[in-house]
Amino acid sequence: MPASDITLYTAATMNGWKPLVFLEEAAIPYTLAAVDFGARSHKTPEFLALNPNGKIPVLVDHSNDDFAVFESGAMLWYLAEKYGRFLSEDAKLRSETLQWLMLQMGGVGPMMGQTMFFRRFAPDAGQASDSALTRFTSESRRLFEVLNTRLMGRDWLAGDAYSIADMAMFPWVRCHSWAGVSIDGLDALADWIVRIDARPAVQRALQLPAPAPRFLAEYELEAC
Ligand SMILES: N[C@@H](CCC(=O)N[C@@H](CS)C(=O)NCC(=O)O)C(=O)O
Repeated sequence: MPASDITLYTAATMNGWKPLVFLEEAAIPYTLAAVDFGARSHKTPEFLALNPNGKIPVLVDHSNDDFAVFESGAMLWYLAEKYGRFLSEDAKLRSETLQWLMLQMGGVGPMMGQTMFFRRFAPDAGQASDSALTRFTSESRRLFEVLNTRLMGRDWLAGDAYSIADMAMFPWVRCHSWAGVSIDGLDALADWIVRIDARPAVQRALQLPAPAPRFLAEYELEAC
């Protein structure tokens, strides 16, 4: 029998931290399976059987017939429903939370991911593009302005409680300086980063899994 109901395959990345934050916040016992990108274990047939997309994070719920969940947004939603935490039962608040979660998954994550690629990786890979960097940086900044406006006069993205929407958004926004996306003048967003960063469970999650993948160290992600 597995030591805990949940096994989480993950790495120290923006998407990889999201379910770690939930599990640490809710104090759910879990088995951490650190994925080493260098070893390409996330491209093996065994891993692809869990996530055909070959990416982390992936969660396996042993208490539910070893049900596998991929896509970090779907994973946060699954965990919220399973444990009854961080997602309101109220229909409107629940929808509001999922709207901000989807904005992270469909907007902030992809835009920030491309910004990071074109700023940090493309030049070394011979794929530098000034127009792509400009486009993704300005779209990320525009999305940050949307978040800032939303957070004016409120502590959290949805309703009046910390939720899976905040958990999903935080790792990406936190790394704004590494991505080269300014948050100058976005005071409500800056305060929200500090508010979440101060949570002990978040700090625990951000240390996992250790050691960080080599590429993060090479690119000084600790500066983010
Ligand atoms: N939309 C997916 C994105 C997953 C993703 O891009 N994972 C990255 C790390 S953040 C990964 O596994 N990269 C390794 C690779 O593509 O080989 C999610 O939110 O789970």
